[in-house]
Amino acid sequence: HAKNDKYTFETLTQTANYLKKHVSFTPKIGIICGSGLGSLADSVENKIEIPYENIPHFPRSTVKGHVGELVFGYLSGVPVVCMRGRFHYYEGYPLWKCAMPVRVMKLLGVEHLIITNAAGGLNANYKVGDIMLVRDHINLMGFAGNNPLQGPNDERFGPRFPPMNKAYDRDVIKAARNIAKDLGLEKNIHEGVYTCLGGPNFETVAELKMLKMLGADTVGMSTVHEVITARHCNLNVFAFSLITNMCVFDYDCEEDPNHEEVIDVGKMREVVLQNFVKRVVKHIAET
Ligand code: 6GU
Repeated sequence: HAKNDKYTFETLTQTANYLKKHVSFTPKIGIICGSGLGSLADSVENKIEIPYENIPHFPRSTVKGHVGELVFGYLSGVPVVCMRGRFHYYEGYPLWKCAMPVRVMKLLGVEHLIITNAAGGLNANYKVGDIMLVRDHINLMGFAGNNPLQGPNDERFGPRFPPMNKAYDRDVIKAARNIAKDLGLEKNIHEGVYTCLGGPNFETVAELKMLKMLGADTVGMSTVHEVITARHCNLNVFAFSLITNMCVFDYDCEEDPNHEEVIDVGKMREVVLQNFVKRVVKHIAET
């Protein structure tokens, strides 16, 4: 992928200015809805929905189960902007393009990002439908020399060599744990390490064993490049995985992982996750 045709600061400012013309308030929190988790955007009040195809310079979504629009409005009385549908590497976009909306959110005035994903559970203590709060990630695509921050650095977004050791806000994780307990989810809440592969295929058994050995608790196809882009421009980050399937370390298993179950589990946990996110939003806005 050509690195030189990355979006410039000026191009992304045009995108942000278009959105500011259509929305009269400044969102404080950005929310990226994972696969099957688009209903997080449904609970937004006083919605202004803007399809990606209407937004200057925005890429378009191509996956089933991922519509493409920004949803502006209020959650728990807090101004937010949700991405209903995100961009994935396997769709053919370079990582900087996948993560482009994060910079647009920054230019809109967003301060906090809540990133959600559907993921496979590698940790044997997890169950389908559980939530894993992301404590840390392993940037496997980065190991292979692929990173959304490659190419000339624009200091207006952030530094050339950003630290990543405090990527996930510890205070929000602590609060989210308590909120989950309060919602009766104490048996369904975990804290762990997420890793992202490019996809679109699910992993081989040998690959899953390797990921587990590396210390990953969940595996998916998103989030990491968004977090890196967000931390680069100093957005505060909270992320969680919904466990949509348990990774199977056995060649004789009858069931194969598939996209339908990923979407179904999101649907199954719809109301619980809406309440969880509303409470987390309220907490963030109060601190
Ligand atoms: Cl098992 N693997 C990956 N890479 N992504 C997933 C998944 C598995 N389950 C949901 N998303």
